[in-house]
Amino acid sequence: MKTILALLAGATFALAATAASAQTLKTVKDRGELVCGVSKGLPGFSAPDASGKWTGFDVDVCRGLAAAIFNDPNKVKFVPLSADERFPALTKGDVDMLSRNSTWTLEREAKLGLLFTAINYYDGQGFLVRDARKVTSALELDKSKVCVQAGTTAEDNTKDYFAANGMTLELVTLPTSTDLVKAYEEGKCDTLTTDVSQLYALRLTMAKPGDHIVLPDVISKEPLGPVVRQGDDQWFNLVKWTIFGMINAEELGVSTTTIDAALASKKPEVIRLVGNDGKFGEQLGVSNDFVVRIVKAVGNYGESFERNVGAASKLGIPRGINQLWSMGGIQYAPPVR
Ligand SMILES: N[C@@H](CCC(=O)N[C@@H](CS)C(=O)NCC(=O)O)C(=O)O
Repeated sequence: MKTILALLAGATFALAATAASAQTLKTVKDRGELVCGVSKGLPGFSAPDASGKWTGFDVDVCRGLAAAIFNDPNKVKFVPLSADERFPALTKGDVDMLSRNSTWTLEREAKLGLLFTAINYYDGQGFLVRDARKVTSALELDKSKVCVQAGTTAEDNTKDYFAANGMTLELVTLPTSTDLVKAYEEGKCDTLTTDVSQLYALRLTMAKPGDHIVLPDVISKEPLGPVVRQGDDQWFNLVKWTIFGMINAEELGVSTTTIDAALASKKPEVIRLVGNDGKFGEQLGVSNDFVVRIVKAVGNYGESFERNVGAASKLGIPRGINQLWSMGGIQYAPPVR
């Protein structure tokens, strides 16, 4: 009997939890702002500028989503989270979503109960070294002291890579990216490792960025994208289609400079994208012109990439495999229809 009661109580709790967590869009609308988990300060991805305003490629996803919901990209509260803090914060409900250079892995979904919505940056892990050392490949890093941030995929990847190549290492694990950079600059390690995009970002925060090079080796797959809790399909869909909306807008030539022309377009795909045909926004719980709102607020995928992290930005990252599939890359979004 006790077992049956316990089972029933468990089932009721599970139902209640699902019902409660299935309300994220309503909660956000009632609250009047989106609460978005971001990194603590990665230039180009998410960092406050001199006036305290959060900007970056990851920040644009939050602002784009706020624009879709409220027609106002400023209705976002940014919660800076370290790698260790991010998933517990999302699970507990401290944030509505994460847009924080997080790698999509099996465990983070199946064990932590989270869902990756889409891949908006295809990355891979690399190494940063002092140029003066004249190292040209990660295979020359045998017996190195390697600085890495706790709670990241980089911790295990690094051990795997050194073991697979018959090399030994001493891992120096730091809690935040500030500690990571400090330890590396103080010479407490020979190399710093994380996703290549973050190496570019962290190098900018160093005293002499030009003294450090990113080695050409990429040792892992790091598919990065926004994350939500399981159990709320409506919210999952909306975050996912915010990314897909931005990618489709680029593919169809809909940008901050062409948005007015797009609203008058006669092309069926563009007519659907901007909400002049169909009820696609309503089906997601927002207005039918949600992609127009997103593009006006932060631009399409390519505009956000180039402005924040692209070749002409301070980070200077080539578009590479993050180019659209139709342009030789692998960025590909399902159609709005
Ligand atoms: N993509 C990897 C690494 C993500 C990560 O947290 N990288 C660190 C290394 S730079 C970072 O972004 N730190 C910024 C922060 O803690 O604010 C993962 O999901 O585990």
